[in-house]
Amino acid sequence: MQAPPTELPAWQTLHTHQRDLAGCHLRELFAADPKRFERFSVEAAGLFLDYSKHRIREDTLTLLLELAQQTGLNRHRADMFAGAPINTTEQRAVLHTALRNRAGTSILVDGIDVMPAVRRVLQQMRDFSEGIRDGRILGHTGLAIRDVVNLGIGGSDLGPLMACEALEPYSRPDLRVHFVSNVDGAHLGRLLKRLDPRTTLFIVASKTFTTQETLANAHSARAWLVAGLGSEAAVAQHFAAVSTNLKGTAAFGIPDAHVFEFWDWVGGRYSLWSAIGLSIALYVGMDNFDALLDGAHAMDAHFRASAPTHNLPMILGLLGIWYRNFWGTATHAVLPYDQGLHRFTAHLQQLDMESNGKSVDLQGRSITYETGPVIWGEPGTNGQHAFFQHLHQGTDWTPCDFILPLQSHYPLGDHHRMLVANCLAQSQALMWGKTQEEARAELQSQGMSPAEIERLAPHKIFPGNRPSSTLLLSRLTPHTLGALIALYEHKVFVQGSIWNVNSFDQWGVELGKQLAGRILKDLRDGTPAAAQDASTSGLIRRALDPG
Ligand code: G6Q
Repeated sequence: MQAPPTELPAWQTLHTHQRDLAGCHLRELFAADPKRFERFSVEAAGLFLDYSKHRIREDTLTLLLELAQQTGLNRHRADMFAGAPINTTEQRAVLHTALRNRAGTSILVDGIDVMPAVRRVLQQMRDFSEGIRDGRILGHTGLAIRDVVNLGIGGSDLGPLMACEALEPYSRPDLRVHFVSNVDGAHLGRLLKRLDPRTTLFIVASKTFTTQETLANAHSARAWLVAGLGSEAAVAQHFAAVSTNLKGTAAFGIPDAHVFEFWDWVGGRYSLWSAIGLSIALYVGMDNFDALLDGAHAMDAHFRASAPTHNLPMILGLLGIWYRNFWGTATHAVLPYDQGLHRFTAHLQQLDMESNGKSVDLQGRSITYETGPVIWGEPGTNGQHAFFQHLHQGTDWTPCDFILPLQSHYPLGDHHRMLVANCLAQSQALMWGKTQEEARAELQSQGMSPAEIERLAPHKIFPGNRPSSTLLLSRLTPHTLGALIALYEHKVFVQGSIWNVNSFDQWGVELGKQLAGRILKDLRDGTPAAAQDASTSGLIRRALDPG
């Protein structure tokens, strides 16, 4: 039975090592080593990582890598890529990497090669997306499709939504995509006001095809379409489905030709690489979708084969462990300096928090150490005018990832240079800070009186020593985006493996679903059930009589 990581020798040594480094400022670490940037930077699959602004020395990395080795990370990684059932609570393989396996190799699940089926669905996606984009596949009245609406939630929404936003420069103005996830009727209702049923295609994206929100939206969309076109038969031409539940899609009335299969070895939050990415293929074309897969595959190959000291997912994962378990940080900010990545952190939030927000280990034991942190963030420069105050001068500190494409798809005036300058300045300010002497000198140079300086100086001090990574991309393309997403997927894997949790189940979302079902029944019955607690019962009564 695998020992908890806290019992491994490296864990204990890392605690001692942290005490060693606790009094050391990043300014000192930079002063002590002029080669620090070269030493702590690495490049792979089109991404460059500077991790020199971290509270580490070379021996820190060695100890963290020892921890990874002692927890059996290499074996676990090999098991994942080989299709072993590492999702043990659901007895499933975890093979999102097979969806982007471009190496021509076989991958076996229960003795059967999954690659022919993966290639078949990719071809089906190509035929369909090209047919819609070229106008060979038309709507019920003979008009071309102009608006694609993805109806899905969670993993069946966030990934494709994030990717479509990021890849907007590769889209065509005459084919738009929209994402409706919330069961709040406002989400679908607001969109339908703007759409023409004759030129709209709905994709019902649901792995299980049982998700309440998605089915509610799908049924309402269907009713709107049938009313608008005056024909039930139109459903066949205006609906497609992506699911592992082919019985469910047939019962909804979606013809087999418009049903795109995927498999139970693809987790929802890892599914944008499957036919769940159909909206991406429709929006930017199948060649670009293929390039997204290529980028992810390049990161997979890097993660599998590169030396641990040069392995991006390992380094990012281990840095996260370092802060979460040895410095006690509870949150981690992801700050893309790219408007196209404005939903990237939301996608990562699900990816990371649903995967590693666990408090029971793989052996079913209660966990006594910290696991997944809170992931949050917004794009720069917007965040600078909002929550960055807390990052710079709050009483807690938060490790940050800055993500920056070096070339813009929209080279307007000096905008991009300003964006770059702001991004680099923020990580510099977090790391360097401003001492009392520097603050005083600055105020003096502004001609302030000694009394004013005394009063203001404390407010102008920045502690600095606040760590961050900077990830550079030459440009946000399908290929670099694929590599970037896969980097974070594997980072989450590295951490889950060290924490000895199942990163691929999500039982934590079940209880709320069960209780919502009971409360929905109460709302339909017009009275709270006797078993409801006093608070819920009181709230149900209020909801029944909105006033
Ligand atoms: C992701 C989760 C969850 C899931 C949604 C939608 O890993 O399992 O976010 O993706 O609940 O589920 P369906 O695709 O089955 O509708």
